[in-house]
Amino acid sequence: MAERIDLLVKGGQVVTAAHRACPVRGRTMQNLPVLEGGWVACAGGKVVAVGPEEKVREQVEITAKTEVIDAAGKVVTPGLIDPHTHLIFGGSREDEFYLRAQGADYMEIMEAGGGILSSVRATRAASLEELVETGRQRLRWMLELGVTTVECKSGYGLDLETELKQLEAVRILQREQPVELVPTFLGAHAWPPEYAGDHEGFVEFLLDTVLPAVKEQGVAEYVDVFTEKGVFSVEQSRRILQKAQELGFKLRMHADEMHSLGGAELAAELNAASADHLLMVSGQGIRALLESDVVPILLPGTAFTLRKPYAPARKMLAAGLPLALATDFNPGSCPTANLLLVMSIACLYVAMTPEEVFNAVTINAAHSLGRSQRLGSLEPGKQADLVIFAVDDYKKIPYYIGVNLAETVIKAGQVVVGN
Ligand code: IZC
Ligand code: ZN
Repeated sequence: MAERIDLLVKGGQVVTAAHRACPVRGRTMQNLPVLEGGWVACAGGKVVAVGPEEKVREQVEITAKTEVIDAAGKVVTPGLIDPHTHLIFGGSREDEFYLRAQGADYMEIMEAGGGILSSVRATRAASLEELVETGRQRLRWMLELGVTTVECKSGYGLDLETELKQLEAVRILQREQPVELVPTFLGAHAWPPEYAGDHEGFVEFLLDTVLPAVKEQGVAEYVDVFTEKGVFSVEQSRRILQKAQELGFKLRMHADEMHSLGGAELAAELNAASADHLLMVSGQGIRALLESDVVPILLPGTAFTLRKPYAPARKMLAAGLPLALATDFNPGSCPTANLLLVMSIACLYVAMTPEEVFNAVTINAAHSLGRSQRLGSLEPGKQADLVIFAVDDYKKIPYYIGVNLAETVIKAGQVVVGN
C-alpha cells in the first residue's frame, strides 16, 4: 500500500546530501548528491520518498489533504545545521568590536577583564526571562535563514547558578519554538574573577561541584572546554573532559584557535565528537584527527571577524578529514548568526567548494552532533527538515553574499517560515 503523504515539495533542484557513509571525508566532500526536478514526499514529519516524479508517484498516495509546494526553479536542501554557537548571553560587546577594528587584540581585551568576562557580568545580571527573550529573537534570525538545528553552549556564568540559568533558557526555548537545540555545558570558558588567583581551585570546583550538578539536572548533552594559552591548558582540559566523560557526557572542544597547543591531539585522544576552530592545528594534530572519529568543525566567521589566518581546510581535506562548518555565533569573536554568510566566507577565504560547504552544514554537521541517523540529508526515514531557496542552483546560495534567499523553511514536516 502506498503511504498517504501530508506534504509534497515538487520540482526543485533537490540537494539530498545523501551519502553512503558519513561523515563525508576528504575528496568525497566534493561530491554533493543533487536531484534535478526532484520530488520530496513527507508524512508525519518524516521524509517518505525522494526522487523523480514517476518514482515518487509510485510510492506514495497524494490526497486532497496533501499540502503541495511547487519548488520548480528553486533549490530544496536539508534544514541547515549550526553545530557551534554561544546563543545565550546577556549584553553585547560592540565597543570591543570597534576597538578591534582599530587594532586592539581579542586576547588582550580578555586579559584586561573585558571580552568573555564582560559577557559573564552581563549574563549573571540578566534574568532568565531576558535570556529566553533574546535567545528567541536570535533563533528566529537563524530559522529565517534556513537553520533548523543549533548547538548552544553555556559558558557566560562560570558559576553554578548562571551556567544552569543559561541551560535552563535553552530548555525553555526548546519547548516553545521549532529550531532543535543541542545543549552544551562550557563552564571551562574563562577564569572567573572569584578564582583569579586560584585557577586550580576553579578546575576543582568544576570537577567536584558543577559537572555533577549539570549532569544531575539533565540539561546538557555535551561538555566543551576552551583550550587555549592563558585559558585552559591541555592538562586542565584533559581532567575536565575525562571527568565529563565519566559522568556520561559527550565531548566537544575549542581546539588550536589562537595557538597550536595540542587541542586537536587531545580531542583525538578522548574521541570527542568535534574539535572546533583549528586555525593553528599542527601536522601532528591533523594526523591524530585522521586516526579518530572526531569531526573537525571550522568557524571561518571568527577568523573573518578577528582578522586572523583561516584554518588550513585544503590541507585537512587533502589528508582525508571530514569537515563541518558553524557560525560560532557569540558576542565577541563572531557576532554573526548567519550561517549562509559563513558558507560564503568558507568559499572565498578557506577555498572550500560549494559542494564541500553544503556537505559541511548538512550531513557532517549532523554527524558532529550525533544526529546523522535522523537529520542532515533528505532520505526516506529522516526527519522532514527542508529549506526552499529562491534561486535555481545551489551554487548561487553562497555566491549572493549576505543575501537571505531562504523562502520557505519546514521543520519536522511543518512550514515554519513562508507560506
Ligand atoms: O564570548 O568571545 N572564543 N569563546 C572562545 C568565545 C570566543 C566567545 C566570546
Ligand atoms: Zn566558540
